[in-house]
Amino acid sequence: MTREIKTTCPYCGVGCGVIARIADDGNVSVKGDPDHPANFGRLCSKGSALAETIDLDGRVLHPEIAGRRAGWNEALDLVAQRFSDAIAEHGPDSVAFYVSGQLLTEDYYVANKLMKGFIGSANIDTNSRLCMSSSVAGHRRAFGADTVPGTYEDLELADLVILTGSNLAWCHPVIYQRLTAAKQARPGMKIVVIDPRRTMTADFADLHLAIRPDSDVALFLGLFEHLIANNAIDQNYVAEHTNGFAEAFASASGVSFNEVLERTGLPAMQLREFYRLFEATEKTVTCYSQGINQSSSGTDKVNAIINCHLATGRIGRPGMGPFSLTGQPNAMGGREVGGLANMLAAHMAIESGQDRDRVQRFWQSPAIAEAPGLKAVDMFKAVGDGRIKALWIMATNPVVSLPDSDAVEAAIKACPFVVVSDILKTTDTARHAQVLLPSLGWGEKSGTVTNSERRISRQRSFIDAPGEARADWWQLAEVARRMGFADAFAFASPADIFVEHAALSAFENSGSRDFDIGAYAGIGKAAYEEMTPFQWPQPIGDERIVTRFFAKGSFFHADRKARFVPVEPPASDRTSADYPFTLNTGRIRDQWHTMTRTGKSARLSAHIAEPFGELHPRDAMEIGIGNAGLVEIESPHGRVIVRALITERQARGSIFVPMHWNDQFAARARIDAVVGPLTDPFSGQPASKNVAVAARPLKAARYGFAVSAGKPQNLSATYWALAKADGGWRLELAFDHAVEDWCAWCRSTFDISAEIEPLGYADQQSGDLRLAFFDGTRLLAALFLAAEPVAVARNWAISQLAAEHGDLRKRFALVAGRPGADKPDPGATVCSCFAVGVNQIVAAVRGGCHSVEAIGKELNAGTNCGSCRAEIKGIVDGCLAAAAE
Ligand SMILES: Nc1nc2c(c(=O)[nH]1)N[C@H]1C(S)=C(S)[C@@H](COP(=O)(O)OP(=O)(O)OC[C@H]3O[C@@H](n4cnc5c(=O)[nH]c(N)nc54)[C@H](O)[C@@H]3O)O[C@H]1N2
Ligand SMILES: Nc1nc2c(c(=O)[nH]1)N[C@H]1C(S)=C(S)[C@@H](COP(=O)(O)OP(=O)(O)OC[C@H]3O[C@@H](n4cnc5c(=O)[nH]c(N)nc54)[C@H](O)[C@@H]3O)O[C@H]1N2
Ligand code: SF4
Ligand SMILES: [Mo]
Repeated sequence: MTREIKTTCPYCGVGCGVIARIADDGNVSVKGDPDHPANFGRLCSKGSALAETIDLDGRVLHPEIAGRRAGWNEALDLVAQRFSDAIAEHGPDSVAFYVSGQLLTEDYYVANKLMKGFIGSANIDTNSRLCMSSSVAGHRRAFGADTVPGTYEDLELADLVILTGSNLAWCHPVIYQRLTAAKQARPGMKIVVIDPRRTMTADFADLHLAIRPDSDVALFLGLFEHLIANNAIDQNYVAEHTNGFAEAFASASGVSFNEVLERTGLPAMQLREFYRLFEATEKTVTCYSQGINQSSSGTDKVNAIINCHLATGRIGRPGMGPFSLTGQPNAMGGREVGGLANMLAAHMAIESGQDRDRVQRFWQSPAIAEAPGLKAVDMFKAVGDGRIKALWIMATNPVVSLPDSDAVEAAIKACPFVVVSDILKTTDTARHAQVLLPSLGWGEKSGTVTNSERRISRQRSFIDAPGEARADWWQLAEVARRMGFADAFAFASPADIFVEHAALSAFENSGSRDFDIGAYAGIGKAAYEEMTPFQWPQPIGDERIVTRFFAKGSFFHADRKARFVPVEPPASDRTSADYPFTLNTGRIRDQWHTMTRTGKSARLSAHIAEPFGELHPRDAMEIGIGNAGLVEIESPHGRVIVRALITERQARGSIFVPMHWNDQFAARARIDAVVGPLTDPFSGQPASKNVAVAARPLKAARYGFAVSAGKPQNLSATYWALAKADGGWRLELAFDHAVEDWCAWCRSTFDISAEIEPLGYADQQSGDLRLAFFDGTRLLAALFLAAEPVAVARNWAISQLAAEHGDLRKRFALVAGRPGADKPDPGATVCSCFAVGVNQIVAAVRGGCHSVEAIGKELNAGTNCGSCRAEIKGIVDGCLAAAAE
C-alpha cells in the first residue's frame, strides 16, 4: 500500500514541509506539504529532486577503522578510548567536535551536552560559524539574546523588502516565490536588492544597488544619518526601549554622504532613492544573509542594519524588522542547543556563572565548560599545530568548506585521531578519517529542525536504515556511555532527547530567556511522533499564538533594553598589484554545498555542470580570456582552475566562483583553498566573500568533452569536471600536455576492455579527434577533443547514452559530433523541473511567446518550483531586445 509521511526538506533554512510518498515497490516520490506554514505546498528545484538523491550509491554502510570494515562495538570502544586517553593525558581542551547545522536538534543536543557538561571543554564548534555566527553576535550585542524577531509573513506584509547580501531566488527559493506572489498581488510593494553582483534576485527588484564589496556598514551608517537628519526617528521607542543612541549617532555623523558615495561606489541618485524609500516606508523588512555575515565586518554590518530598525521602532510589528535568513535546515536548532563554542545550551551564556551553574545543575554533570572554546578557524589551527589530539567531525565537509582548506586538509591528515560521521564513504574529508562511522541520512533519521522563522518541524524517517548505519545522536550517546557517562546519556529515542531539551529551555526561565519551549517538556513519544510545526516561544501554559519579538521592547539585556552599537566603516579594498581582483564566493541554484547529495541528481547537475569564474567582459579581455576558456585563480593560500563565464552581470574587478565543487567532482576547484583564514573579530566568521586574488588564462593544448555510461576513474587531466547526466556521466576536460595514446587514455578512464574497438574520426586540419566505444548497440563512452573549447552540443551528446545505436549512420553522426537533423539541441538546462533548455526557450520566444507566463504555457518551464523564472525572463527580454535592434 502506498504510504505518505510528512517530513521536512533537509536543505535550506526555509524549512519546507515535504510529503514523501512510498509506493508499493518502495519507489519514493516527494511533493510539497500544503499544510506546512513555511511553504504551503511549494518546493524548489532541490526539494523537488529529493527522491533522486536517496540511492545508496557511495554510502558508507558499516563502520571502518583505518579503511577496514569494523563492528560498531570495536569502533565505538576505540573512539571512547582515544578521546578518554587524550583527556587523561592532555586535559579536556585537547579534544574537539566539529559539527553541523545539518544535524537534527536531538543529535546536536547530545553532542553539546557531552562536550560542555561531561568532557568539560567548550571545544565544540560547528559549520554555523561559517554561516550564521555574525548574525548571532550582532543579535546578542543588540538584543541581549540571539533572537530573530520576525516571521516569513512579515515579508509578505511589508511595503518595502530590502534584501542585502542575499541571493534569495537561488538560495531561499520558496521565500522568493512567496515574495514574488505577494508583489504580484500588491504591485506597490517595493523590493531593493543590495549585492555587488547582478544576481537573479536583482532581476526582480525595483532597485538594485551594486555596492562595492564590504561597503554595507558605510551604506547603513549613511542611512542612519539620513533618518536622523530627516526626523524619521521614533523618539518614543528609542527613549523607552533602547540605550546607546547618542554613541551610535556620533559614529554615523562621522560619515558624510560623499564618503558613503565613495565607499559604496553608487550613483548619488540611487543612494538618495534608497534612503528616501526607507525613510518613507514604515512597513520595512531588511533581510540579510551571507553577503552580510561572511565578512571581516560581518557583525558590524548586522548591527548597522539593526540600528536603523531600532531607531525607527520598526521591529516586531507585522511587516517590519531586521530578518536574518538562515542557511542550513537546522542552523537555528543548533543555536538553540548552544552548538557554537561560545554559547551554552538553551540560549544561555557561557560567560555567565549563573547560567553555567544552572545548566550544570540541570544536567547533574561532573563538569561545565568554564570559558568559550575554539571557533572553527582557530580549532583547525589548533589541529594543525598539534594542540588537538582527537577530533570528531560530524555532518560537515571542512576540507571543502573551511577557508585555507589545503591547510585544513593537512591538519586533519596530521591529527593523531580523527573520527568522521558521514553518509558517504568518499568525501574530501571522510577519506582522511581513521574511524569512519556510517550515519543515517534524510529519510532514514528522525528528529526536529528549526527554520529561519523559529518554526520547529519534524523530520521523520520513511525508509529503513541501510546496512549498519545509525543515527548521529546514537553514536554520540554510545561513546558517552563508554566514557563513563551512561546515566546522563541513557536516551532510547529522539523523543527522549527532545523532551530533555524542552525541559532545559524552561528550567528557571520565567521569561528571562527568549528560547522557551517548556510546553513540550512533558510530551510523550506518541505526541512527539504526531508533532505539527510550531513557532517558539511556547512556554508552559501559554496559548499557541503567532509570535514576534520586541514590538514593545522587552529585550534580553539585564535592563530589558536594546543597545545601539556604534560601528565604523572598515577598509575593504584588499586588492594589490599582485592580487588585483576581488574574489566573491557563494552558491548556485541547483547544488547544495559540497554536492554530496545534489551531485547525485542528473536533473540538478544539468543547470550548471562545471565550476566557473564569473568575470566582467572587459576584465576578461584585459587578461586575455575568451568565453568558455579556462581561468586560473590564485591567492597566497592556493589556486583553482575553473571555466570562465563572461557576463555583464559581474562588476568590474570582481570574480565570482561557486563554493560547491570539490575533489570528487573537479580536478582543482575547491575555492576555499584560495580563500584565506581572515575572520570577523567578534564572531570569528570567515570572510568568504572579499578575497584578493590573481587571475590568468590557462591555455590548454587540448580541450575535451566526454560522456560515459560508467563513472570515469583515474582521471588524469589538467582540468576536469565531472557531473551526473541522464544515463551516465558527463566530463569536461583540458590538457596542457600531450597525451600519446588517446585510446589508452579512454580505456583507463572509462574502464573499457581491450576487446572493444573504438570508432574514431580525426580531422587532420583542425586537429579535432573523436573516439567512441560501443557495447553492442549501447554507447559506453565518447570523447570529443579539439584545440579550442569543444563546441559539441552537450545535451545531445548525453542523450546518446540512452539511444539505440544499431544503425551505423547514427554511430557516425555521433563521432561527427553533430545533433541529428531531426533532433534540435535543447541547449543548457534552464528549468530543471521540466528539463527545458535555453534553445527551446529562444525558439518559443521566436514563435510568439513573449512573457514568462507564455513560455510556461508552451513548455511548462518555470511552472513548478519557479526558481528559474528570473532566468527565463532574462532570456525572453534578451531575445526581444535583440529582435528590436
Ligand atoms: N541552492 C542553494 N541554496 C542554499 C544553499 C546551497 O548550497 N545551495 N546553502 C544554504 C546555506 S547554508 C546558506 S548560508 C544560504 C546562503 O544564502 P545567500 O547568502 O543568499 O547565498 P550566497 O550566494 O552565499 O551569498 C549571497 C550574496 O552575497 C553577495 N555579496 C558578496 N559580497 C557582498 C557584500 O560585501 N555585500 C553585500 N550586500 N552582498 C555581498 C554575493 O554576491 C551573493 O550574491 O543559502 C542556503 N541555500
Ligand atoms: N568560500 C566559501 N566557503 C563557504 C561558504 C561560502 O559561501 N563560500 N559558505 C559556508 C557555509 S554558509 C556553510 S553552511 C558551509 C557548508 O559546508 P559543509 O557543511 O562542509 O557542506 P555540506 O556539503 O553540507 O556537508 C555536509 C556533510 O554531511 C554529510 N551528511 C549529510 N547528511 C548527514 C547526516 O544526517 N549525518 C551525518 N553525520 N552526515 C551527513 C554529507 O555527506 C556531507 O559530507 O560552507 C561554508 N563555506
Ligand atoms: S526552499 Fe527548497 S531547499 Fe529550501 S527548504 Fe524549501 S524545498 Fe528545501
Ligand atoms: Mo550556511
